[in-house]
Amino acid sequence: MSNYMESAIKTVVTTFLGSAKGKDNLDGGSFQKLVKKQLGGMMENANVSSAVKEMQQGLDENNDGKVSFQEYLTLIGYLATSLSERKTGSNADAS
Ligand SMILES: [Ca+2]
Repeated sequence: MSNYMESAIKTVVTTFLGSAKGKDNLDGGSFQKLVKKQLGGMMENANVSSAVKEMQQGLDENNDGKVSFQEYLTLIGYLATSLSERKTGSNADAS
């Protein structure tokens, strides 16, 4: 039986590295491509360029206009959290 969690973590890392093309950060265009290609099924607005740009700005904690690995992990964490909430129904709380 394969090791699902290791595979998932490797995928998260190799997806970033592949999109960053040897750099430490994803620029705006690379981030757009990554989200549209890899995360279109998980995010309602993944195919709307302006929405992806807005999301990128939200993730960009150091305001350098690029998405670092750490900032990318914030997005992964956010998506994992919303997926888990959907599965457990805990976001029924409209606070
Ligand atoms: Ca940044």
